Amino acid sequence: MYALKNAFDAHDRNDSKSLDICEMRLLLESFDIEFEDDEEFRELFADMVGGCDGQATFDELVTWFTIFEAHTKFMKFDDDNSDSLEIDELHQLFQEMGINISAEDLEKAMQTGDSNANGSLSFDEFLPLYSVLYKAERDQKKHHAQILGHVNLATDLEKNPSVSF
Ligand SMILES: [Ca+2]
Ligand SMILES: [Ca+2]
Repeated sequence: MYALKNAFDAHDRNDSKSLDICEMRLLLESFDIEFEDDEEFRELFADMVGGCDGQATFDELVTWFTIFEAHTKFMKFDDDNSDSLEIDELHQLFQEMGINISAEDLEKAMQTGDSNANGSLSFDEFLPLYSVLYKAERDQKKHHAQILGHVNLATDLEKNPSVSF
């Protein structure tokens, strides 16, 4: 997040606290995020700013970036390319994030996230779960505390069902 803020400020040449489409493209390319063509990037930028003022604020960038990261992880851990995360795939993802979770809590996290109860997480089901995990991971780094056994994902998700960053 710190790197993102630095990059934002560096690309905001006129100190307007917002980036236009050209500045944003340079910023994302500096994070090795590449785009197939100009059209793809224009659509992405329109999504990011959510309006037609043509300027992205830092908050808009953070929201977009977190969803982008969630999607990257989702694709990476979807081993069987089913477009959904099954419980073993979710387990791998937890492990990569340094979260050792008991089988029981894993099951609970899965059930809470799985809104349509089909036994796997679609990206829309995964995103709220990821935002909770992401916060837990960040807090863990900040406090150097073990979140094992302290964070009850299922309870956190119930308290925080909508995506917020
Ligand atoms: Ca899968
Ligand atoms: Ca599901």
